[in-house]
Amino acid sequence: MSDPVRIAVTGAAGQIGYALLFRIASGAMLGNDQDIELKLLEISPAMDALRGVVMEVEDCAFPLVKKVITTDQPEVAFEGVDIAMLVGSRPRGPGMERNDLLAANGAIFTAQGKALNDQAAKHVKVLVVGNPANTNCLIAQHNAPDLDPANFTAMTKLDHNRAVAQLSHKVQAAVGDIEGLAIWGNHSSTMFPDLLGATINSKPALDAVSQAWYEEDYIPSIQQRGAAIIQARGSSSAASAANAAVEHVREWVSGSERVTSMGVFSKGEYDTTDGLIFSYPVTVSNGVHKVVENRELNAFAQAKIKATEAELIEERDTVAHLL
Ligand code: NAX
Repeated sequence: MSDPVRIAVTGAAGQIGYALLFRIASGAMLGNDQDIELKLLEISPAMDALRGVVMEVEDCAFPLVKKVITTDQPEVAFEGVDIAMLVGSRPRGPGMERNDLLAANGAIFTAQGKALNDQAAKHVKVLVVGNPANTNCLIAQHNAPDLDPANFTAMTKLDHNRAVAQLSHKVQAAVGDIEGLAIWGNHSSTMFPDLLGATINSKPALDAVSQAWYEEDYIPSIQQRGAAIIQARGSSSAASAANAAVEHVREWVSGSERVTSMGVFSKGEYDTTDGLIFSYPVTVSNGVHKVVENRELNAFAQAKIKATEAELIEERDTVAHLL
């Protein structure tokens, strides 16, 4: 056994936290031979609930879990961490506009970015799940000037998995036969699930479906899937979000030759604006994610990418005072 990996999870008493901690603790994220320490951050009013969750983690007697600490101080939660999963955020309340949400979360991710900068290991891998995930991630990244911007990522893996699953269902192919699919842009209803570079059993995915289905059914249904789950379940996706977070970190740490989707710090790839947290098709090797190069984009795809980029620019401009 190597030294324990230190993993911070924020919003640990929330519904994603409740699905996530047990997956991490069981070894699903870093493997069955990797010890871990959990450092769990919550706001003060949720500390009792968090204590209950930790009692349940203890009651699982997970062999890999060497230590669990709970705190309401980001500086304590992020001390020496190798991985930080920023799940907690302020939910949209009644009457709250998107700009109010950006402002409320701006304060949280400014403080957490600073704490990561001062306390985390320099190699820390940061995943932002809490919405608006891309822009929260951008705020945290800007407030951590001593860390490599490539250490900051936002989660679009759930959107990626939804896109794979719905295509697999439509064409009756196994999930594992689908490759190259990608989510571009923002984790929001403007995201672009791109099938142009995707294959099913090595054949172009777009040959297996009609363009009308792709544009009029598939893309909107991926974009609106979160809302559909809220409508059906009465609360937002939790287990599938936790699963996506586990897979995002697992692929980042262990590598992925298959194309996956991650919101990463843009260097202007594919003519997108640099300095945004933008979801691209990526592969990962040796713990480093890399945007897939030379992917074909037609006029339809380019227009969709521009639309989601415009939304990210607008979000960035709304929080410009925090950057
Ligand atoms: P919950 O409201 O159940 O849990 C959030 C938890 O965060 C609460 O326990 C709250 O006390 C805590 N929290 C709030 N502010 C905090 C702070 N400053 N520091 C530490 N903890 C804090 O929400 P849940 O369903 O768990 O969702 C969490 C976030 O994930 C939400 O922002 C949600 O919108 C977002 N999602 C993102 C997804 C993605 O694909 N990127 C998909 C799922 C999910 O919708």
